[in-house]
Amino acid sequence: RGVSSNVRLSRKDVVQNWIKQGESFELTETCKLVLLEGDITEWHIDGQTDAIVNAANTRLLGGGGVDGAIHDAAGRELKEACRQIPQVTRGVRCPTGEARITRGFRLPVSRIIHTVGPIYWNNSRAAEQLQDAYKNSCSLAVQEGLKYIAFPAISCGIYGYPVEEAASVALRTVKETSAGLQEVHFVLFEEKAYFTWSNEAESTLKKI
Ligand code: AR6
Repeated sequence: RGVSSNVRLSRKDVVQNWIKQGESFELTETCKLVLLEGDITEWHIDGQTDAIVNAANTRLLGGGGVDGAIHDAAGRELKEACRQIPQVTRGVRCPTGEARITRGFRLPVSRIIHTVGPIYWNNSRAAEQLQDAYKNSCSLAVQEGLKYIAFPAISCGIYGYPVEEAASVALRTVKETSAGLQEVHFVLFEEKAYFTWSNEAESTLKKI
């Protein structure tokens, strides 16, 4: 009831202006942590020194989840740019835990950092690989002179990483590797992820 059956909302209509005001914490003396709930494709700071991180797969040619949303919003040029990234082994442009960078194309950010989180199941190296994904994304951002970076909850969707464990790895790792960055944001799509990140931050960091 309420919405007529012949009204079809596109994904864009549903999520427009969907980033909610969040919370801030002191990550380190020089870097702020910001937690937000919403759609990462809408996030931006200044369009010049900002980047969002994509939770991609090793082929880097798009997929479902946040990867699909980013490719949809950035436009076809993004897929073309990804295709140009050299393959390390057959079909693999970015091994698990590593990161690659492209322009933002139709997104309001300057750059997109593509990283590949671990598939959680039957993977004894999952924590180490998740840590690498965060660490290499931050390092690449610093290397490229970026100041603001926004992460989704890497591996917490299709790749099955439990949210509590992921939040702890994510916050610990960005704290260790944020030197050179001004702000690290997490844009969390699901309420559960938002509250889990928020609880983890409250128990380990100072709120500002
Ligand atoms: N903004 C922010 N977060 C989002 C958005 C969005 N628009 N959409 C989904 N999420 P997933 P993974 C959240 O599955 O687990 C793809 O097919 C989602 O709720 O996107 O790393 C790739 O091509 C979840 O919390 O990524 C790979 O094959 C988090 O983003 C595979 O999925 C990550 O979920 C990667 O799986």
